[in-house]
Amino acid sequence: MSKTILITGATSGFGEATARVFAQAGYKVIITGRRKERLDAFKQSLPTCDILPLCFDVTQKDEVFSAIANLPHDYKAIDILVNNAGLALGLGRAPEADLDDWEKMVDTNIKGLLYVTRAVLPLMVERKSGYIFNLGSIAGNWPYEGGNVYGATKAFVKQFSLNLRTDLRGTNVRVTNIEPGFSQTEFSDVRFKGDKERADQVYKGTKALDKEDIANTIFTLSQLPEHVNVNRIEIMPTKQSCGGLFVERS
Ligand code: NDP
Ligand code: 8X3
Repeated sequence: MSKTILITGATSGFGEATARVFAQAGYKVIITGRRKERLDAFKQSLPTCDILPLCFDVTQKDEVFSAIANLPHDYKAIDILVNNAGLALGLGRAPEADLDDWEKMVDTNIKGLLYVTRAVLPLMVERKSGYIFNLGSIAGNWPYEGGNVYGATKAFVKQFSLNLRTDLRGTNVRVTNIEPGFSQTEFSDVRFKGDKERADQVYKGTKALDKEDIANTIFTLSQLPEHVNVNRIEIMPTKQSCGGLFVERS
């Protein structure tokens, strides 16, 4: 019988690429996001694959729980959950940053991920089987200017992933925190609120990760034997490295 995967934020970037890899490998793929037209177009682009579009906003607790509770019977046995929906908003330093942006990142990257996890977990624990991939980031490991709340939300995701491992002892449910470096998706369009020129600058003259690099990593990890759990995996483009510490001088 085909396995089932649910991916949040499958309308773009890592989520969309992951959905494609698993769909083409014969999985039943539940794709979610707010942009219904993109979900429908994705399904149409793979007419021979088993794809269920499910439109909801991860920040809306009731929408999340109702969508999962009302899954058609054939899609309820979720084997893999990819908690991918997320965003960065702005790159301003903390004293000038927009408080609404901070709240939206917390609501999406932290609270949204918690709602989906809490809604899906019982379905896995009951079957004593499952695999959760959370999309963290190098921003949760390494500070950078303007990364303030975005990085902090991803540090939350990392620690939550590790704590889940502990709470899921005895259930066979695996958890991996995926921690990518900078990658060419719609991430910067969203961060810079549609300022295409600024977003394009991020990737200019270098080679970022492709969305497929992360999709393929998730797929490869998912194929490891059930007794293997990779807790965390940090992946950077070769062209990206850490900047070191800064010392103020007079
Ligand atoms: P994209 O902007 O390309 O994709 C983000 C996805 O998240 C979209 O499908 C979007 O769908 C979905 N999403 C955002 N808000 C919500 C919401 N409230 N409810 C439901 N879905 C939502 O970015 P990426 O693919 O790059 O990002 C995916 C994840 O990877 C994020 O968690 C991001 O923080 C993380 N990441 C990204 C890196 C990068 O450099 N690109 C590096 C490290 C981590 P829709 O708008 O249709 O709802
Ligand atoms: C996104 C990676 O380095 O742009 O999570 O913050 S970075």
